[in-house]
Amino acid sequence: MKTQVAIIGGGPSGLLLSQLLNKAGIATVILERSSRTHVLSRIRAGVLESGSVGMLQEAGVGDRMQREGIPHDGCYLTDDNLMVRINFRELTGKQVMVYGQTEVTTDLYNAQDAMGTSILHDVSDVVIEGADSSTPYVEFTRDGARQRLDCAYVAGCDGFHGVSRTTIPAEKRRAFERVYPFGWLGVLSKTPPASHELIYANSKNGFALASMRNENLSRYYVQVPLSDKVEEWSDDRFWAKLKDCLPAEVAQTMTTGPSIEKSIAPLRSFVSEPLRWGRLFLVGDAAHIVPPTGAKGLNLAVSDVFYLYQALIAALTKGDTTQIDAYSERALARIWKAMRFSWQMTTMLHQFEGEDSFAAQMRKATLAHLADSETARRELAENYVGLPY
Ligand code: RFL
Ligand code: PHB
Repeated sequence: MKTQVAIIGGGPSGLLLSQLLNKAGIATVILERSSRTHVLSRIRAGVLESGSVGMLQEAGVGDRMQREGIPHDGCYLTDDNLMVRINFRELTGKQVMVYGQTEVTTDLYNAQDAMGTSILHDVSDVVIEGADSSTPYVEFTRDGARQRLDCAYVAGCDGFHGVSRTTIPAEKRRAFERVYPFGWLGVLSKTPPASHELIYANSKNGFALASMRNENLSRYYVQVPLSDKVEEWSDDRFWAKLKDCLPAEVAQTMTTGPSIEKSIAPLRSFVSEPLRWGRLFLVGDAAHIVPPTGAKGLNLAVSDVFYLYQALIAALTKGDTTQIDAYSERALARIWKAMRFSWQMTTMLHQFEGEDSFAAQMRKATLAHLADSETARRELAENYVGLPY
């Protein structure tokens, strides 16, 4: 087999890159380890920055998002005594869009089907060869047979556990990492959201987030120790914990119901540099992970794609490789700022086991400062709606 760009991974990064390249007349093949059903069943991100909304529109997959997504003008940050509203629209002139990652992925798959692009599911043992030569290729197994895909470039869109990052020789890359001593227990339930806007709650009982997918589908998270197992969390235990963390006025009026999905995700900050090795490029979670507190993971994947798709088009249609040469540096400049924001939001809102009493006071003071200072709220809002590309 032969193509122009081999894309490893059919998550949001790989699908969006394929969509934008095919629209520009560039041939791609996506190699995805899982089935489509599995990819679509992963409940993850819920908040799109305005730049991500623009990118999805540019890719021709914005129609359903415009109809069914919920634009948000602000969100709340709370502690036991305070509810601070961050008014994105007033502070930055921008909004965010609540539209689930599963919906984004569904729209991208449908658009790819309509264009007739090549997405190979259930492939295994992907190996990237010759990435530092002018003739890279990818080998993989499908239906029991070993196959070879020749290409001009390889996009590593295969997430944190993929093969692309580790294809770059260890001596050519550098990792930066912080692992947090807690995870998020997430629940999806067919209940109306507790609040019209997202609530990021820092309380004496730990962190909680009240989010949503639509007017009858809520998404909630609570901070849990890393040693906790999902089976230890009955629905009743979850709702009780959530209510203990949310402001009383919200907890008292919210509707609870049976969960339809429940999972625990560890929290981590991670960056691997550089994002390029020869003709191989890392995109999205393959190169970096943020804790979900700033809602940045999917949005960073989209901004990586923004920098890379233009670079690949210039290289493949005009033989101009200047943008490809700049990809890693341009993408990393934005990635590090989102890393900082996600780390700061995580530190500001979570309880750290074994912390001293000073730490809790610092969180309280940060929130009190946000309540009083428009400058502080604007700084947060500017990062939350997304820094410019
Ligand atoms: P993905 O989604 O992990 O997709 C990678 C794909 O590659 C496949 N794959 C392979 N294929 C072939 N060969 C191999 N060897 C392969 N290894 C892996 C996988 O099967 C998969 O299909 O990475 P991608 O595309 O870069 O997308 C990144 C986003 O999924 C991720 O950043 C976000 O979900 C993070 N995230 C959030 N991001 C936001 O922007 N806003 C949010 O509100 C938000 N909330 C979240 C989140 C992530 C969470 N979890 C569970 C980690 C909330 C949570 C709880
Ligand atoms: C979600 O709705 O899943 C969500 C929203 C905001 C975050 C993280 C997750 O910061």
